[in-house]
Amino acid sequence: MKHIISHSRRLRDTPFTAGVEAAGVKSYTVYNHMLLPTVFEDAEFDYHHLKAHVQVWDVSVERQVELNGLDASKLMQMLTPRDLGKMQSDQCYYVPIVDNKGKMLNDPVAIKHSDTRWWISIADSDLLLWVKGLASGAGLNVDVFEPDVSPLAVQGPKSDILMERVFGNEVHNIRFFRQKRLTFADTSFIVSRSGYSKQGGYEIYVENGQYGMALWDALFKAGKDLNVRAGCPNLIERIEGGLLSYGNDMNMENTPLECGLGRFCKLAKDVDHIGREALALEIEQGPLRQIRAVSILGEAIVPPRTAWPLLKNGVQVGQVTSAAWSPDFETNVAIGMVDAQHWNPGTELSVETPQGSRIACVEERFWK
Ligand code: THG
Repeated sequence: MKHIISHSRRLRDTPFTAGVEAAGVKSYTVYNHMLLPTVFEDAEFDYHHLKAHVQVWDVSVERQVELNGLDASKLMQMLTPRDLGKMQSDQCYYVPIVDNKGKMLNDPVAIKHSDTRWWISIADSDLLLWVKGLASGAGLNVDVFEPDVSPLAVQGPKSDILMERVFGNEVHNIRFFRQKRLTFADTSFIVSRSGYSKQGGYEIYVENGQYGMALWDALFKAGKDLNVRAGCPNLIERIEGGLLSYGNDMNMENTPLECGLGRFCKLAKDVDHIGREALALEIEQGPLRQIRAVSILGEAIVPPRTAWPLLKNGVQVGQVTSAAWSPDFETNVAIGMVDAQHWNPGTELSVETPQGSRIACVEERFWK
């Protein structure tokens, strides 16, 4: 079935839309009310290229929620169980955001500019509304808004050399999940070493969309001999790497412990955040289910559009939420949520797919 997307102002373009379309994007998904490319050549071609070369990704859909004002840090800590106390002003943190019941609202990257200014680089849920509501309800002295910032990711083993050519030697001094402001043309951008792949790379937080295509063109010009291509988060690669997708692998019904994000919920004594009581109780009792890497035996599977039930002896004990054929592992790789009694690596289950019932194995992880 071929679908056509009706464009309008609600489905905002990004600063890089012209480049993405000229590069021949083949399909999109909807993310934060915008379009996120999902395929350029085909999922497997894009996958092999990402692992061998360098790609430029329009990830403008990673919208920023800016907290700006005297209470910005107080509000940021209210939002997450992760202890921000020792965070330096050049760090980025992966932070679960939970509601008062300790349920996941988003799993963004938080960027600290200073004690009075933060960006939250969000996954696919309307976090801006929650943060505005909290700031208003708590009477905090802070502005909460979406700034004109659009991340462009440079991912893949040749990302270092490409970034050096465009931003200079300084890129090598940025450590994992740290950021630096680097100059481009007559402006400057926050550049972090991060991104939604395990192939290494950077994210450039493009402030002022006017500069978008100039940066896009500069990267493609400098990367010609590196075989640079337009790319996007790759379903196969991100499942292999165990990168979670909010709305797919977890949602508002799950806790951070269920999502395997317990390491970010230490609940230090002096940390005051929403959902603390519920999380403390769950830490004491342990989660009832948890996200696991899962392999699915048999021929290549068509990725799920709904959750697929995981069964043991005919009884449901979980669900598979993401799956794809992995050329490198020569099996179907998947992410699922599995009940505690059945989550040990090596456990054999069955999974109900539209292509029939298959054997599914709980795995430790796919690599690393
Ligand atoms: N970068 C930025 N914003 C984002 C994403 C991103 N917003 C949307 C989405 N991705 C948010 N979700 C994730 C999920 C995983 C990671 C980052 C954002 C990630 N995880 C690493 C891992 O699991 O190995 C590292 C986590 C850690 O240990 O700190 O990178 O990609 N700007």
